Amino acid sequence: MKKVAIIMGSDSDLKALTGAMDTLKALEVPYAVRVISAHRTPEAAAEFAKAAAGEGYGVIIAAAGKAAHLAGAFAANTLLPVVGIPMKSSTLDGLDALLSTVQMPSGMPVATVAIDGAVNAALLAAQILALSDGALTRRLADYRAAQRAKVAEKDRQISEAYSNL
Ligand code: RP5
Repeated sequence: MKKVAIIMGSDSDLKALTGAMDTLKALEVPYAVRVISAHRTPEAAAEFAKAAAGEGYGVIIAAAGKAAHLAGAFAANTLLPVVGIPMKSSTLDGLDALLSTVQMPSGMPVATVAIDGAVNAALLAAQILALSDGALTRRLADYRAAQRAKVAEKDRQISEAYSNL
């Protein structure tokens, strides 16, 4: 199976990315986790992106905060789909990173999820890999079914506790 690369711009982003790792683990999708910065280690970012397809990666998740150019810098150097996560790591609560990540010019797409949207980034990456992997599609369907069951149970509990009929 193709791997997912989870790249963060700084180790200070790590905590907000555990949801992505847990989700990929639950879906049995192999992933690598790296700290590579578009600004502080630009050569490493370009090298990783250029080599990624040949090294068995199928999707790159790039998470960065502030002037967040990491996802775009990766997209510029690979034809693999890049999922960008704007991180809430600044005094602007991530709005700066959201705009930096989402406002890519035509011709260079980045699939941007919500600020700190690590779980959705992982799910999107898994859904992309599932296009050519039936077993992963079934695991994603199970994930959705479990989610539905959880919401139904919360509905039952809250309706029972709060309704006044
Ligand atoms: C970005 O700047 C990183 O992705 C991080 O979110 C933010 C702050 O980095 P540190 O100064 O904490 O290393 O490049």
